[in-house]
Amino acid sequence: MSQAAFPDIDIVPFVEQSSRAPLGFRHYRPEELIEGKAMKDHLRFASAYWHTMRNGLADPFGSATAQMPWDDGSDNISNCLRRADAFFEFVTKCRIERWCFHDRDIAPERATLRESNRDLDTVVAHCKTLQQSTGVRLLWGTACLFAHPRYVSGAGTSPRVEVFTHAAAQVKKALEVTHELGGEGYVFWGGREGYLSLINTDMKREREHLARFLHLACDYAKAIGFKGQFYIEPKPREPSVHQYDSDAAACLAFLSEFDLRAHFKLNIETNHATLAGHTVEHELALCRATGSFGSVDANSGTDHCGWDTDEFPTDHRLCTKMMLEILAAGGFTTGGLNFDAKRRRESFEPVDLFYAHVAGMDAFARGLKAAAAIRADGRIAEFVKNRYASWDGSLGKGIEQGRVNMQELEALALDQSAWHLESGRQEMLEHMQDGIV
Ligand code: XUL
Ligand code: CO
Repeated sequence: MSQAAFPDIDIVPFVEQSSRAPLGFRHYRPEELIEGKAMKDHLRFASAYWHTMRNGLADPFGSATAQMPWDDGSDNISNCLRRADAFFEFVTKCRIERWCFHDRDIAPERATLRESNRDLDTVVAHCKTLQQSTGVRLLWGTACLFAHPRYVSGAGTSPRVEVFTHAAAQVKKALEVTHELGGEGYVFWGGREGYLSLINTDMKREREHLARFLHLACDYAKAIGFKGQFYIEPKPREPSVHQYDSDAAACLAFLSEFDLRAHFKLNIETNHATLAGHTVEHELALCRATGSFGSVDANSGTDHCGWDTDEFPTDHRLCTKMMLEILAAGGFTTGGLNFDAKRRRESFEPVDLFYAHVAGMDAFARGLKAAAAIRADGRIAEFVKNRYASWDGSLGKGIEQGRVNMQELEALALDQSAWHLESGRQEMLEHMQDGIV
């Protein structure tokens, strides 16, 4: 490792809940058992290389503000390696055990794919050494198929076959390096897999091409023995006006239509869910209901703003709702909580990377403890179960199992005039939940 990038910062300490220390974990205790499992294994935190190391915090109206003394701003390989050193120093000091990357965050895009691949190999070899020396593991890798001008009209959905070809070759390499680094998963976020206007778009063809693109990736993963989990990350817009993977339901329909369902789970991002007009817990609940829960890009947005502001998730109530869904889904297997989040432009000092991640980690630790307490209490689950109790009788079971036809239902319904209905008690339950945590 080169000289320390964060010389004034030690490994983040654990402090009392009442502590006034500015930097310290008040709730996150990696080894503490919750429902019989260590907190760190429930939460499986990861840091996103693109935000932590590559986001200078520019916005559409102003230039980068982030201070990155370890980075000379060039795309020299030595700078890339120094940056990787800084990243692994950061995650280790922040007690984060996993990371995620795009190919072009860790190594530069060169004039040809051959040259880009060569430099990527150099950086990957270095990252492999850093993984070994720190014990930090790769949660997932992905390819950046949205930044280069060639992807202006999409990658797998580009109207130009040469662009599809290049994107496929780029994914091939990204799969190889993810495999090389022992990645537990691989994400497809269709950054520009959508359209800006229908006036120039053949939607039928673009969707079919996208499906073919994903099939090619599945086939290649199998060929090289990559057993990591494939994920689709839904997002409705930004940068496209409409993206084909707009929300969890659209992704699942797409995957089913093109015979891809068995190969994919979903990677749900909080701010993407809200952009889609849902809550993140809705998207997670749908994943649970359909057996497609995979991983989470943990962040949050400003509700009234309508942009993907990628804020750190610091609201423990939001994290409680998410952890309730995650625990109910059986918890993470290959997935984890990847902080796909950036500091505000005004939080430009290196130490702000620590404040931001620690705030997110503590909010989720608190959310995990609260969710476990709600589950241990059991009253809300019991209420929901009882609400559907009529379905446990012979009629309900008969309908559920497809043994009752319309004529039989009509015979039962024709003369019924009294209804046994029960209050949904939403406010009582919300108050009850608040009382538990
Ligand atoms: C963009 C986004 C991506 C994916 C990975 O909104 O979330 O960074 O997580 O490509
Ligand atoms: Co994301």
